[in-house]
This record gives sequence, C-alpha cells and structure tokens, in this order.
Amino acid sequence: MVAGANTSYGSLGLAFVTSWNARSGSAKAEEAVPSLATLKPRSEFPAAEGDIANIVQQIDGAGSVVIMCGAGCRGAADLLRALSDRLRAPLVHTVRGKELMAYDDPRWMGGLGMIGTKAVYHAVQNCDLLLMVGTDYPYSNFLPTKGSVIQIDQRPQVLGRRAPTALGVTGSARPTLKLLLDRVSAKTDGKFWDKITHERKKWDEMLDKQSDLKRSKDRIHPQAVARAVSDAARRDAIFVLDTGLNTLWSANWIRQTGSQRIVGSFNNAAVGTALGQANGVQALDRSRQVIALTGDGGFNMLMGEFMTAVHHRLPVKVVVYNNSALGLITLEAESVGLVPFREAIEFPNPDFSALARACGGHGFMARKPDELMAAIGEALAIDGPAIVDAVVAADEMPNMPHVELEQVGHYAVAKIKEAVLAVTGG
Ligand SMILES: Cc1ncc(C[n+]2csc(CCOP(=O)(O)OP(=O)(O)O)c2C)c(N)n1
Ligand SMILES: [Mg+2]
Repeated sequence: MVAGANTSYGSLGLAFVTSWNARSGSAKAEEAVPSLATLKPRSEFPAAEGDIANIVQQIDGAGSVVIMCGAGCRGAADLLRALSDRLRAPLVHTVRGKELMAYDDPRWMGGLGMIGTKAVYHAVQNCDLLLMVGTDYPYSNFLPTKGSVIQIDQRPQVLGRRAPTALGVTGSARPTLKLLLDRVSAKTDGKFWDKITHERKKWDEMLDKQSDLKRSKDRIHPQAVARAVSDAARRDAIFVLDTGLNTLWSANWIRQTGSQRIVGSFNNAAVGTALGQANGVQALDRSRQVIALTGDGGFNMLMGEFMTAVHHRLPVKVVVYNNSALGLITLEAESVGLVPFREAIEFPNPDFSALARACGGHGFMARKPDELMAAIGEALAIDGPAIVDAVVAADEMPNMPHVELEQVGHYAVAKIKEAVLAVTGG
C-alpha cells in the first residue's frame, strides 16, 4: 500500500519533468557561469557628509549616549572603544556582536534581551540617545519606544524597522565611526556610565554565583558547563552554539577573550545545526580549537554529524547539555500559559560518551559537579573528535533581564494548571 503510493508519486514527478522538458527544450544549465570574481567582500563606504553633521549635532546635544554594536561592527572595535571613552558611552552588543570585544573590557557592558543583562536593558531604556551601529537587532520589545534612536547601517533596508528611529543613516560602521570620532565633542559627566557600570558589576556577580560548581552537591547547573568550557578554552577558540535554552547558557556565561569567535544559527535559530557548522569551521582550519555547544535535542537530530567528524579527522569538541528535554519548548509553552506536553518534550538519551567511542571518537561523561572540570579538560586536551555528555539540572530557569508582568502571569497560570492536572489526572 505504502510502496504503491510512493511509486505513483514518483511516476507523477517524472511525468511532470518529462513534459516540462519537452515544452521548454532543455532544463539543463550547459555551463557554469564564470563569475567567481564577483565573490568578494562588499566594499565599505562612509555615511554622507550631511548625515554625519546631523548625527554629530544630536550626539553633542544628548546627555547620555549608549552605543549598540552588531556584527556589522567587525573590525571597528578600536574605534568603538575610542568613541565610548570620548562620550562616556556604554557599549552594548547583540549576540552576533558579543565576540567583538573581551568580556572584561570595562566599556563592553553586555548584551540586550534574553542574552543580556538588566544593566544593559536599563541603559538602553534610559539613555538620551541610542546609537545602533551595524545591527538589525530584532527584539523590538527591548528597544526604546520614545524615538531617541539613530541607526547606522550599510544595509538601507534595515534602517528604522525595529524601533521608532529619529535618524537612519546608510553607511558602513568603520568609516562612519571614524568620521564621527573626528567631530564629536567629549562629554565629561560620567554619572550615567558609573550607574551602568555598578549595575553591570552586580549582574556579573549574579552570573558567577549561578555558575559556581559548589552551588549544588549532586546536580550540575547548565551555567557551570558554559563557564567551565569558556574558562578551559583556548584564547582563540571558536564556539559554535546551537539553539534552545542551551543558547542562553552558552551566550550568557561564556567570557569571551576578544580573539575568540562565537558563531551559530542566530538569525534562523535552527536547532541541530551547531555540529555541522563546527565541522565546516574545523575543516577550514584543523589547528584551531572548535567547540560545539549543543542541547541534547539538537544533538539527537543530527548526531550523524559526529561520524562526519570522525571520518574526516576533524578534531571538533562537542559539549552536550543533557537535560533529557527540549527545554526551551517547556518555557515557551509556560510563558503563554500552556501546560507543556511533556510526553513529547521529554525523552530518553543514549550515553553520549559511549556513542562517541562507538563512532571511533573520544567520550567523557559528567553527572556530578566534581566530574565536570576533568571531563571538559580531558576532552579539550585530546587529539581528535570528542563528546562531553554533561548531565544538567532540567528545571533550571534562565535569567530574565526584563520580564513583562503578563508573562509572569502566564507562567503562573501554566504552573497552576499543571499542578491541577497532576492531581486530577488531566
Ligand atoms: C530545526 C528546528 N526545529 C525545531 C525548532 C524549535 N525549537 C527551538 S528550541 C527547541 C528545543 C531544543 O532542545 P535541546 O536541543 O534539547 O535544547 P534545550 O532547550 O533543552 O537546551 C526546539 C525544538 C527550531 N528552532 N529549529
Ligand atoms: Mg535539551
């Protein structure tokens, strides 16, 4: 029955192709089009003189300025630092911008949104002027609503589409920042800077506490996994993040050096893609340390990619946050007041360290806090592909730098519904 259905679909497709070819002559592309020379980086260009004058006037008139840096700021870190110092302006970043500067640079205050800090949320909401550079940051509910935004980007189509924007300027980050730096007046009032720095310090202390391995005796908290990997990684390692709650653990707890890369499916948020990306990155440079950090759901989807690593001798390291669940789906359901469908969300896992060995790679397991550092250390030190199976607490809640009351309400309703169902049996 099933085979018959397949056959008829197959012949239907073939019939369609044949008749289309007959009508159109041939569907084959005869030759490759020789335009490889067009595959080169886009050239940078500065904003127009009138726009620069306008931005300078608005910056000079503003009391407090915050500069939000996206991936378009690549190569502009020194200019951003200089502008930050001149304006006493905190630098904040998107996820794709995080890698541009070291975590402990005093100007680099942190990210905005779920991968971000309360200090940055307050900075962005309370500054007189938000200068967005090289970013199409999509989460509008974290951006100011009162229109005090200037956006600079070489892609005209992204200007003004995420927040009410006073001025949108087409220009590449680097040459435009250079022109601004030549023209803006220095600011002397450091009160705003000091306040954000103070809040940032408190947030960092909270991150340290949550990732402290001594926090629980018997359970590994996922924040500790991210922090341990970050602390053990080489200073020029490449982290490849997957999608899920694990993105929040990795992106919030990695303390980047400024010479590391942090890549992932950040625009698409495609679960399961980290290991494939890591293999691709590692194939470009086998001497660089490449570490994929993934959820167990994501790893299970495309675990065959580990065999690709073994086959092609790609020494990627894979760290699996093993919570036996599609963790983010639980949170998504609860945040809109739905009881999570746990039969589908929770699942059994193989022993990922044994799986690694079965594939011809190296495997390490950490079930208890005192096993974590050794597992990660050994995996990173070994020559060849390796998996660390880190069994983590499944009920860990992410930090909410900004939570709307409505969301809290939904979450509470979901929890109450779940409790009632547990008692009544549904
Ligand atoms: C290809 C794809 N499938 C499904 C989703 C929806 N989705 C987003 S997060 C997530 C859960 C991922 O689970 P896991 O990898 O275990 O990560 P955790 O949230 O538990 O850290 C899913 C299914 C997606 N974004 N992309
Ligand atoms: Mg999971």
